[in-house]
Amino acid sequence: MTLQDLIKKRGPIKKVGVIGMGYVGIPAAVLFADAPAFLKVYGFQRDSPTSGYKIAMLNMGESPLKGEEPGLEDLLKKVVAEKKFACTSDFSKIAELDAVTLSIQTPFLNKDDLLPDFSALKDGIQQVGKHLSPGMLVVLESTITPGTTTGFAREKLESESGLVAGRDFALAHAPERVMVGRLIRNIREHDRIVGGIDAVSTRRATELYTAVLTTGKVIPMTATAAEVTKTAENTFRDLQIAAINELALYCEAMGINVYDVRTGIDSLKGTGITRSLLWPGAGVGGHCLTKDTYHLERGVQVLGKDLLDYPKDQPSLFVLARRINDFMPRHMYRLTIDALARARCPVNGAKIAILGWAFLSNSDDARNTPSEPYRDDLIRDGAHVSVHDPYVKEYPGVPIISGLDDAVREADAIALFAGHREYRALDAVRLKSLMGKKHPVIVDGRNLIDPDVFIQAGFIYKGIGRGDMNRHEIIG
Ligand code: SAJ
Repeated sequence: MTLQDLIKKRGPIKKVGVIGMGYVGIPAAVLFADAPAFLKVYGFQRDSPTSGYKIAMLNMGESPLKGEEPGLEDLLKKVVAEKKFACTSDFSKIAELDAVTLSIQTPFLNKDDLLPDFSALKDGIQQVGKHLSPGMLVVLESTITPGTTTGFAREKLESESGLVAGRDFALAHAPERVMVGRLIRNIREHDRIVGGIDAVSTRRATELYTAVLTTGKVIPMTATAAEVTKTAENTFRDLQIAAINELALYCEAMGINVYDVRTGIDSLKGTGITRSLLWPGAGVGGHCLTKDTYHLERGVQVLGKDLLDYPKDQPSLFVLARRINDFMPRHMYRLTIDALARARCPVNGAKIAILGWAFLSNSDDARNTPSEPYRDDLIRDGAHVSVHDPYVKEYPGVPIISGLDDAVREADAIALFAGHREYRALDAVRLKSLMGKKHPVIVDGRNLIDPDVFIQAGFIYKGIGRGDMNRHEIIG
């Protein structure tokens, strides 16, 4: 019997499982459960000390994701009440499913040797392999090194189950494109890349995702092309950010305002002229842009070994972009040190308030936050660093202060790291009186404040890309 026959015998997908209840898995499971096409959806979560609590929360219709996620909580309550969704740590339930997806973190242990940490993914794949039955569909949603679906994942599933991919079960990669703050919308509205190891697998996976797409449509391709598409789209975004960050550093050195230049460049419109200038800033964080370049680099090293034709002894443009974006928190540190020197305040013993610990505006997501290396540098120099964030409630080893006044009281300097809306209306005079300094320092890493207002109030100002202001005259 061919795979097509097995799938035909099974009929349309009715029961779906999602392994990994995080920023990717939870909205995916809830949307599958809300799709009329599917009868039942299980969310699989290991009952571990760190994340086992999610099981009970989800089964009560509560989302463990604290940031603003429009539509998620209501939909979750609905599908739990309808008994269409349940979260469990009983992986044997995989055996009763038609399709199972894996949304598990795929970080890098060490970026220099380009070795990804697939340990969590391996455990998930092993669980699927143990309970795999003929005709089932397995989809990898995690961002993975090109070659993983047809290589590592396929081998693991086959050795665990004794079945053969493409003959006994369908296998595909359909990379997530979620973004915190718009998880539900992105899954429904963005086009979905679907790459099967063969045409039958691509068709079966298309059936799965078509059920949750509203304005988005499925874009079919091979599994490896899907892996490259995902890693490359984040690598290109990172590259675009690195380009504007480099321009910002140049503008600072040349004494001009990068935002004027950006407006100027952006004004060149018309057919054939694509401009997608992004925004300079204090750094690039998150779970995606900080690692997907390395997945792509590893992919070409493994799949393109000895075939890549590239300028001799030249670094990868993509990795260089990573290095420039990783440098930005360091640049924020240098701006802070320079400003403190202007205030005649030694960094050793200085009090610095970081506003914004999340890596993204108006979210609670602090994974790989650019604020952390900045804080580490200052603490190494003997500074006392306080951290404020309206969304991030806790972070291992870093006390987060919820009251803005408490965080900035008596501070010598403030560093703006996240573009939270709360920081767009900071009152210079009030902040100065709370800081209690003649010339307090403010370093703007997200272009949130009007430098003139703060300088007039007696602040020493520094801003990413603001070469026109960073050597301003000190008032008062
Ligand atoms: N950032 C800048 N300047 C910008 C845009 C972003 O400095 O102009 C910084 C942000 O402050 C943040 C980091 O980059 O620290 C990442 O921001 P992001 O907006 O890229 O957020 P992510 O990483 O959550 O989302 C990206 C998106 N990828 C693309 O748009 C190609 C999203 O669509 C993906 O779904 C997501 O990665 C992912 O999960 O891969």
